[in-house]
Amino acid sequence: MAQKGPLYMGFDLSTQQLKAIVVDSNLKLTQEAKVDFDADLGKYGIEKGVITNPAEGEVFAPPAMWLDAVNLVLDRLAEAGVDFGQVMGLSGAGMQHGTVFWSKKAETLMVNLDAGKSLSEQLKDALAHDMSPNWQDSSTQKQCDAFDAELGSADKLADLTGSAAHHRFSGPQIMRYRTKYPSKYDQTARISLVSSFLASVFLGKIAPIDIGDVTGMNMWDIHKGRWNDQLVALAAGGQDKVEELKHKLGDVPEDGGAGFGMVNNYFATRYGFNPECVICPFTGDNPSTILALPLRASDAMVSLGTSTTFLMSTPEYKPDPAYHFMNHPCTPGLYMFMLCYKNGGLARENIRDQIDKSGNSWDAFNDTAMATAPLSQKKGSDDMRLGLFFPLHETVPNLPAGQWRMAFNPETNNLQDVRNDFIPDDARNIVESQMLSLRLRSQKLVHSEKDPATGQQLPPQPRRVYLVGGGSANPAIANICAEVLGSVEGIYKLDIGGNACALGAAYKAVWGCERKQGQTFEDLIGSRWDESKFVQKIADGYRKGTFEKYGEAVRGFDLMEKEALKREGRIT
Ligand code: XUL
Repeated sequence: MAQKGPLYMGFDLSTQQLKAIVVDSNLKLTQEAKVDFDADLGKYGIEKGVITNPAEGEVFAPPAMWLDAVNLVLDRLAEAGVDFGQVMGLSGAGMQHGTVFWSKKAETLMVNLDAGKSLSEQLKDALAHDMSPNWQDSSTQKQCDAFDAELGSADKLADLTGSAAHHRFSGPQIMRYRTKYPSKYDQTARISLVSSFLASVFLGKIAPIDIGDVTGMNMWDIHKGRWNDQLVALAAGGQDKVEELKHKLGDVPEDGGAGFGMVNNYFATRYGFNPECVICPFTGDNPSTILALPLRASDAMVSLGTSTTFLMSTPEYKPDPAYHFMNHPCTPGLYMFMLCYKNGGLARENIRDQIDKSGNSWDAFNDTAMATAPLSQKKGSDDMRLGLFFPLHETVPNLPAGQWRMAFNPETNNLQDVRNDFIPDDARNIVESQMLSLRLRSQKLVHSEKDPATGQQLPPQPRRVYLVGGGSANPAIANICAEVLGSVEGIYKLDIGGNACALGAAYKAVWGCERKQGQTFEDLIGSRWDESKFVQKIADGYRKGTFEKYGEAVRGFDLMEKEALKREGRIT
């Protein structure tokens, strides 16, 4: 039966796929479709969505492929029966930190699109550079060193912009692009992030960068809410070039919900979009993921995928070079705290495969993890067994691939090496290690609250922890997460399919289009969100005694990381 009432769309342009979903005003998912770049658009010569040039550490993707994906995903939704005429608003998310360079012809080409032809065939000349450096790119060490040094130290850069210099951030990327391709840089009229690139395509002109995503560029003064001239000058190649680059970057509106305008005619004619459909700001994939639920301050989201990401929405700003603070995409005064690890699922799988040589089954891993005492302490006076398990070069902390196993005595603070080989205890120890790292780095952001059941004052910990991603289905991981991180109300799994990020984008469109004056995202979505349908409690949280023991282990964990950093010559 045809859907009644307004519909809203959310897009997620991620590394390997473009997903699109449709929801109604009550946040009910009505349709979804996706395009898989390797499977559907292999003609672009990509693998896992990207092209690599290992000699220079470059990882990039062709925006023309994303344009084809837009046509394809809309074709698929049309086949599935979506009535685009009812779509009154749309928003989206893009993988963070990809940078796109538009040519001087871009806007003219976009307003004159012929609805009978594909986007990619008509927008070839809209790009000054046919590749977009991707978030996995690591070609900008030299530029990062310059960014970290520019204000005096990485700490100062993190304090001003929310992050120290990172390879993938647009400031260092633009600086390298300008020197590697000077004539292309001159031909670049505007610069987008992946999120604002996609917004621009739907809008038919270059859309502003969004207030959340702009804080992932190393050039935005998060306190003053404007570009920092000194950092822009560094990327641009001199004080006299600041205005030119600021023009390429554009202005950034403060309101993450205010529409940029109506959908480009191309989409109205070709797909039957309602010409009044409003294009709301598109943000990064991580900020969009925290919009998939009315996340409250002190709630944490842990994404357990190939990598691990930890996200919190918080009013507190406590920056550090090891992690990221970004503007919340919708709510002024809130920040998104983000930890981004390279190692996660792969590291756990390595241990799983040593426990169960037949491979692929988590049962033996889970049984072993649950049968092992916390921190491998058979009795309270035993040392705690701690480890770092990094099959890939890790950024949090900055350590090369390797494994470190140590024993920590919390009485004496003594740390000593133990045999650095696999033993079955590793099943528990690796999950503990990943959770201890999250606890260590988020401890300044959590507060003491009362236990709702007993009224007893609890030690500082998250209110709820929401698990998402592949590892969230694993009961042993959920349990160890509860033991280490605690949580006043427990550990929850988000039961909203694999599209949290696109869903967050669609909710943002609902909020942008239907909010009353001054109504926050949390308020509007909170009032329409049916928790019993969308989340499932999978473990109790705070466990008295165990939580405190892991608190001692955090000290040892910190010392172990510092010791490993010293041995690798990263700190003195
Ligand atoms: C975040 C980051 C990645 C991408 C993934 O800083 O670079 O999580 O957003 O798409």
